[in-house]
Amino acid sequence: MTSEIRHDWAIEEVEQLLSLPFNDLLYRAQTVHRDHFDPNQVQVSTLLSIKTGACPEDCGYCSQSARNDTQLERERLLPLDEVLASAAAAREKGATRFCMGAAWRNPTDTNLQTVAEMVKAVKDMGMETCVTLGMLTANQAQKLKDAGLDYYNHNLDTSPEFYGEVITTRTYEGRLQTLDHVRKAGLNVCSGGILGMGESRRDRASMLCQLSNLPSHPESVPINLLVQVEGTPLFGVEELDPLEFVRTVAVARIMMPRSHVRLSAGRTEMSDELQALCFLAGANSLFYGERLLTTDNPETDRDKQLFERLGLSMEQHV
Ligand code: SAM
Ligand code: DTB
Ligand code: SF4
Repeated sequence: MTSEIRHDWAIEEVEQLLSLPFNDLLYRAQTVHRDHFDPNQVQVSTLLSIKTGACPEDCGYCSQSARNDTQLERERLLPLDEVLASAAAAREKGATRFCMGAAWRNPTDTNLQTVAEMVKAVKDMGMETCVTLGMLTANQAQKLKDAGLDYYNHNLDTSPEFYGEVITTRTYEGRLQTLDHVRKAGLNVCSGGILGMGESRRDRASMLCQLSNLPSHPESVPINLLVQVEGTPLFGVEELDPLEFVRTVAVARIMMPRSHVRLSAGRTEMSDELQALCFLAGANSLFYGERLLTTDNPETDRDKQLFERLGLSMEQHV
């Protein structure tokens, strides 16, 4: 069977999938994709950074770490009216989900309360809501659920083996714990990682094993291509072969057949043809809107043209 839901993947088995002849791999991924989704539909989310910069963590890829000299202007937590204006603009353009991100290690209870109010208000506009605020306690996850939150994003980022090369101020185990709290609170889980940080194919296989061997697959799996930001330790790292990126998307699709696999950061560096291959490999979600959190994303007009050229339609409001 092509689309069995499994939680017992071994790294070697996944490495073998990643090494298949490209055409065989894409055929398998597309077959699984069609078992579960309309192959011509993409889900679109829009991001907003609600609190920018001055983060105490040392994530080697991130423009927002206080330890990285990235010339980023720090901003306080945005007021509710600004958040709602952004959400309304995103909705107008066709996004069905609004994702708010904060440069925190973890939210304080006061901050959490403020974000919970944002979630309620965005939800009342008829949009799905997602937030990414760092580590959460079980109690905080429950509070967000009570406020009407739909998704919590918390990425594993990479394999447990490579993780220490990228981040030292918090642990992989802590990330898994946050995902557990989020899941137990009844929230949808959004979790994925970043490719192109200098990791090996085995690391990519290992990260996908971690994601798919969770007790339930994340509903949403963002696959980011590293956006190389000047002033971060990972600036200048050797670039990933774009076809290896496509392969990883395809294997994520095969391993997590019912999840939305999101073609996430890094699209400004990708040709239309490369993005088309990612959709063929089973990506069926993306970030829509000119900005990610602190870096650029393709213009919406350009994305609209791409959707038209590929005959893709955006999932409609629920
Ligand atoms: N501070 C919170 C945290 O780290 O959990 C939430 C925001 S953080 C910016 C969300 C995710 O964005 C990170 O886990 C990482 O996967 C992704 N990200 C950040 N900078 C990136 C970059 N330069 N390229 C690709 N992905 C990036
Ligand atoms: C995810 O996996 N990617 C998004 C979202 N989740 C929060 C963030 C990408 C950030 C890219 C770098 C930036 O714009 O700062
Ligand atoms: Fe801070 Fe999140 Fe950036 Fe890490 S990824 S430095 S925790 S904002």
